[in-house]
Amino acid sequence: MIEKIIDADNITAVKKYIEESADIVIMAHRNPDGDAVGSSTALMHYLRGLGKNAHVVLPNGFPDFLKWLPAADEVVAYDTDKEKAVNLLNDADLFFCLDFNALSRVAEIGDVVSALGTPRILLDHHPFPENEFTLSLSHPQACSTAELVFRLIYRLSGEMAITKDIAECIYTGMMTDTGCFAYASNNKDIYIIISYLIAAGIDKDLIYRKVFYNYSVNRMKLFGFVMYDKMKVFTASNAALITLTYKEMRRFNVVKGDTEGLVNQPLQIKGVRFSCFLREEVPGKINVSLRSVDDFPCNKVAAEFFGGGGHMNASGGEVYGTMDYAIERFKAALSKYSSLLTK
Ligand SMILES: [Mn+2]
Repeated sequence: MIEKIIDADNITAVKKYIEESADIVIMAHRNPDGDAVGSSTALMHYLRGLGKNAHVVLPNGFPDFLKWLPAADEVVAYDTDKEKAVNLLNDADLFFCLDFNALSRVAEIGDVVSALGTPRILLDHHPFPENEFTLSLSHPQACSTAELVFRLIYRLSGEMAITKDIAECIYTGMMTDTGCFAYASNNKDIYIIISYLIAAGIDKDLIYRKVFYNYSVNRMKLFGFVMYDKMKVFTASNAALITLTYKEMRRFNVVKGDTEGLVNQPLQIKGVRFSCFLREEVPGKINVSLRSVDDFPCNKVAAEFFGGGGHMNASGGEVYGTMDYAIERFKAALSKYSSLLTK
């Protein structure tokens, strides 16, 4: 039996909202990852199964390694298909907000949503949600929002409602948000849920290959270059830094998704507990990705030094300025937090 982590009252409330709605839009965070796309498409399949006109609207596109997900081609990206996205948002009776904790995380969709009186149901595992949702199902102990989608469907309709399409989407979200069950995955329920997903017909080994054995030649070469030339290990602090400038990204023709997973690589080095990846997405704007193991709080580092936030073991932020300045910020963070890293 899996534990009932969602309040019975919230289950009843979600059920009522769904029953009273015909047109439902599901949204997830900007730069959607496997959990954002997997959880939102899973819920879309479930709601369509109930006869609802359900759509997923995301702020922008998602990486190629997720394009095989069932009905992923029906996902509407706000930045490239604004008219369709706005029409769907305007026509909706109900919004589901998945895998983010503040409307600012869905960029311009947030502005559209804020201006509408449509009820918004939050289903998410990021800590500290904003108080801007009609109903808030916030469960930071969940490994992924996809896990929460499973729990919601299971409570609303039982395991028989989990179709193969739903199961593939949920498994992808759970797998990608835990680094293939390498972190944030010590809850026994995760493996009970996986057993239900396998019973629903997924081939989990095939999903693994579709998501991870999907490198372009460029991406493989980029990883080699970065590991060899662009990684600095701070042995005394048990930390590592990877940097990639705009010019280097051009040199390797980096496309969306190519740098995905790079930040996790240094954690494979013995002793390294904290990894930082600084990526100059456009000149003057540095994206920051942080990963850690055990109890090192990279979300605190993200908030304090990089204007961001996230989970304890996975968070991010931004720096406006040069790469040198971003590296200085990283070094300042290291000196402040070195006692936690070396304890
Ligand atoms: Mn997530």
